[in-house]
Amino acid sequence: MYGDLSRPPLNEADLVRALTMGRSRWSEVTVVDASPSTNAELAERATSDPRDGLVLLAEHQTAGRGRLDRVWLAPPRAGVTMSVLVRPAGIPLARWPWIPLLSGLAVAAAVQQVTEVRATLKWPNDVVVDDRKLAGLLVERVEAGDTGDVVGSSAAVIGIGLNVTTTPAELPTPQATSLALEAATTTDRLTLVKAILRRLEGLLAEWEAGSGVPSAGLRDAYRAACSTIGRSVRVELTGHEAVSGFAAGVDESGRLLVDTRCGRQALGAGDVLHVRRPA
Ligand code: BT5
Repeated sequence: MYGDLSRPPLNEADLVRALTMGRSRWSEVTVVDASPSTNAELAERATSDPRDGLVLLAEHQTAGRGRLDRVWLAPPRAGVTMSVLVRPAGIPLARWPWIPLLSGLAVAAAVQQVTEVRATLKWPNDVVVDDRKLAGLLVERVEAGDTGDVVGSSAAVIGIGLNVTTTPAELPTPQATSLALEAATTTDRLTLVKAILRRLEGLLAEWEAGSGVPSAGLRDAYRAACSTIGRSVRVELTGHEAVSGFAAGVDESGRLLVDTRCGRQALGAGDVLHVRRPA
């Protein structure tokens, strides 16, 4: 039994049936009532379980993680808190920065398809609606004895937090939003999870088929979905530095290209502030 009728629990059996049968990449889908952090749990699993395609969803996270020691906060069953473990076999580590970009693209595309909410990407991988944060992604690499550019059986744990029925009072910052607040045509989490995982499977397969070099089609799709490109930005780098300029695109390594007064800079990581809307 659950108390809040607007927040039904996820049906694990339905997800397993829909996602793990046939030639699916997803080998296991598990829904738990609570987890400190689905990313932390799957990263731990990755050290002893050699499989690809593990999916873990928690109805509630008690210590959800963001990037750089920040936190992800969400009430029970108000959204999707999910981690996915993939092992992109044989793809050099230098090409892995596209994994978060493709993951964000999968979420934005699935959200648009299922809910008709116009979600875009804030580089590298926040999913936003008019600059309000709808979903956050955290991709972490779990090492498995790799050296240099040679990958052992390293894994990427892709963490996705998506606000679905979260109310303004429940959102941790005024810059956040949820699908319900953006007049989504549905807030059915089951449909959303299926759509996200199918999109992610397809995008990863296309990227892997090109040995980790994004095809022109993937780069175009990212560019089209990314609302950072074509805007004036301020990018805060780790160590209190910041770069301001015009976001011109992303390169083959997934870095943001920013035209500054001192020339073009390629940034591998950072927090972006959209300064001005495009003309
Ligand atoms: C992220 O970090 O946005 C990554 C969030 C990843 C969460 C998923 S949930 C499943 C998996 N398991 C985990 O433990 N984590 C992943 P970052 O870009 O650092 O943004 C964090 C910031 O977003 C916080 O400092 C808050 O300001 C804000 N924030 C926290 N919770 C939020 C929410 N529910 N909606 C919108 N913004 C939020």
